Amino acid sequence: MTEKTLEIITLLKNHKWISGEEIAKSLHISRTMVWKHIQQLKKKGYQITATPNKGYHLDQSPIMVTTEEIKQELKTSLLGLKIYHLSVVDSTNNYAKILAKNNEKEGTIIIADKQTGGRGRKQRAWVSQKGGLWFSVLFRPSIPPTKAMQVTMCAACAIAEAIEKQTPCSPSIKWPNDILINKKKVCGILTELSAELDSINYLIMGIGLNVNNQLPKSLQSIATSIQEETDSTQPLVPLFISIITCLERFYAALVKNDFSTIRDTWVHYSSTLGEIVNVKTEKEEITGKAIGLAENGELLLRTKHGEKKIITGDITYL
Ligand code: BT5
Repeated sequence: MTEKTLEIITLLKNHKWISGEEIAKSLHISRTMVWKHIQQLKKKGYQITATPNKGYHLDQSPIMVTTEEIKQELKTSLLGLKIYHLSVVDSTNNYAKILAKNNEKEGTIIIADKQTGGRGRKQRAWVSQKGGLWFSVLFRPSIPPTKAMQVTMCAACAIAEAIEKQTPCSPSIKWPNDILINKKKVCGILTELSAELDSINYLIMGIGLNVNNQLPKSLQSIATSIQEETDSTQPLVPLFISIITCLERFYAALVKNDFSTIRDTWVHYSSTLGEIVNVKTEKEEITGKAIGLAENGELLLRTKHGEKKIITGDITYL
């Protein structure tokens, strides 16, 4: 996309209607050139109405993200300074891992329109058709591996806050890594780590958010999308920008050793605390009341046999 095309997108976004003449004047190009740029935008998926006397109106941005539009609107100083946008990939986490091993800098983001081998935790499949936000962020945090979970919590807080800001939905966080809307999963986070005993080489944070994508029947009782919840198509770029902007703020707090901001936000959005839950871990299945978070984000359960600290597991609300 050329700079002029990007300027036209900005003009269209800032005006309800704008005439070809006004665009031409503002960009110092001919009206024929304006028309050509508009045709290019339409080919890229921008839905634009042209009406005599009124001019052009942007009905809808493309269903997929465009890196140019992201770059134009993202005002972060660490995350997303470099973005790889792929139309299809097995898993953005796999791609990010290869980049990380090749010394890619912290903050780089890999985003894909579609994943053919999207993964959840424990190699579970993550359905990632076109229309959703599937991306990974590369971090190189100077924190011990035991605190890695705090980075996942930053992401959960950022996603919940962004959904609340950008949509009419009320998201909640289900420990450890799910974002729910109306009790159904709308987003999952997969954090993968390469670490030594006391330091992290790199941390890949994979985020999968159902936005305008269709979900298979098999998932419909447990999963939802923003489109389904709002009955309307949601533009991907503003949501993405909002997530990254919030994530950068929470991550900056974490790096400064200010975990309390993250913890407070997490607790604010939590649908887990106070609930009676069943937790399945690798070793056991425990039932108890979720009474709080421990120092590094572990779940504290009050059980028949006393208090237990759960590092990771799958929970069900009883
Ligand atoms: C997660 O795992 O929730 C982490 C999902 C992370 C996906 C992102 S997308 C970008 C990046 N690249 C990747 O390859 N992965 C990351 P877990 O808690 O294990 O949940 C997995 C379970 O969620 C599955 O077993 C299904 O039951 C369910 N599921 C699968 N696809 C889903 C979807 N699109 N929406 C909601 N639930 C889904």
